[in-house]
Amino acid sequence: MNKQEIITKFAIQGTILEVKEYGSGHINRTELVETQSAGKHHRYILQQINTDIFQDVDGLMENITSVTDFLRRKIKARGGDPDREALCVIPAKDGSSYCRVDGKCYRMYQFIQDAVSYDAVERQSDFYESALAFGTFQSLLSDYPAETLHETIADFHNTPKRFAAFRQAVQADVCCRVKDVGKEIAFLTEREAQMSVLTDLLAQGRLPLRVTHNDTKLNNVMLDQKTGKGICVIDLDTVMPGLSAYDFGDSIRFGANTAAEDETDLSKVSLDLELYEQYVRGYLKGCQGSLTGLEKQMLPMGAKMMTLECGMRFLADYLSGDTYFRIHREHHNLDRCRTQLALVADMERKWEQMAEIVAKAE
Ligand code: ADP
Ligand code: GN1
Ligand code: MG
Repeated sequence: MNKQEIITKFAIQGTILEVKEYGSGHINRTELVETQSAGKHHRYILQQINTDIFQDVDGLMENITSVTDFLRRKIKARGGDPDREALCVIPAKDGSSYCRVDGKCYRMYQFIQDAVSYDAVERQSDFYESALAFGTFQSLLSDYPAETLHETIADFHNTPKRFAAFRQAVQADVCCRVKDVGKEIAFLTEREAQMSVLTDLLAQGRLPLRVTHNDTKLNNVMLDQKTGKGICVIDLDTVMPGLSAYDFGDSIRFGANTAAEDETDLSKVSLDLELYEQYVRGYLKGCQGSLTGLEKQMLPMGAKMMTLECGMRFLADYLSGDTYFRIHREHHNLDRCRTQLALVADMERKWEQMAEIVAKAE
């Protein structure tokens, strides 16, 4: 079945004008669909869900439709615009939330108009707004029935399990690449003991499990093109029970790095403490005082852990033959791994300042 036929399986308006690749996510395949009806222009986002990674598509889509319905009701109740402030799933004509065609799964979203997602921070205020949006997202979901969520990727941020998977990839060495990454393996191995800090606190009941986004990259939030205000959190594939430190940490990992995630000149990589501070302020404001003292204290650890974990995931994927994260050049995952480890090293240098900024934030 061709793309046009797939698109017309969804309850969209108008006739198709153009379909083009869109965005820079590493997991799904995203396309912008433009249509026209009676002189009116419409835009949609078509996504091919990565079913190697998300095997329970029914569970995944149930999470997304339930969470977005829940958010839409809350946004409406507080006088907001649910069509701009929450993702809107366009169902298939047969009423289902996605389509399965030739073994592939597709879903359609309403395109969020007059909004942008950034791959890098351009203005400090954008980062603050993204923090406010992710914090607010967590607050809005504070009374969502977490037990009804499907675990779309088991142990997604279980860093010790990620370490074990990484060790296995080293052992297997299926691409004979281990010989080239001794320094990176040593860096990670030296930090093994720290990897269970958050999971231990969770197991001891000292950190609360919340409904979190778990993939809080800057390009997973839409900001209003005119006002710069954060309007909508997107990419809801990994909304699952998790720790506030995960959401905080993953945003810092990506957005407060002075270099791109795949920069090859490691001298450009560092933690921008001003951006970090902006994020702390925005996130705490969005969380509306709901974080416990220990949760707040663990935010810097979240930043370090998410960066270490992501570096480890990139390296494991490099060793396994680049089967998980989409790559655009040779050694792309190794380059990505190296920026993450360089960022961890810089966080270690700035550790006291990171803790101080959180301690003095409201
Ligand atoms: P991935 O899981 O591959 O990261 P995303 O859901 O994040 O996929 O989508 C990729 C990009 O497409 C986003 O970063 C954003 O720029 C754009 N995008 C996704 N959904 C929408 C939407 N509903 N409206 C406008 N842009 C969107
Ligand atoms: C992936 O889908 P995307 O590009 O927003 C990944 C995240 C990583 C991130 C690294 C489901 O996010 O966990 O932190 O790449 N998503 C999944 O850039 O694995
Ligand atoms: Mg994304």
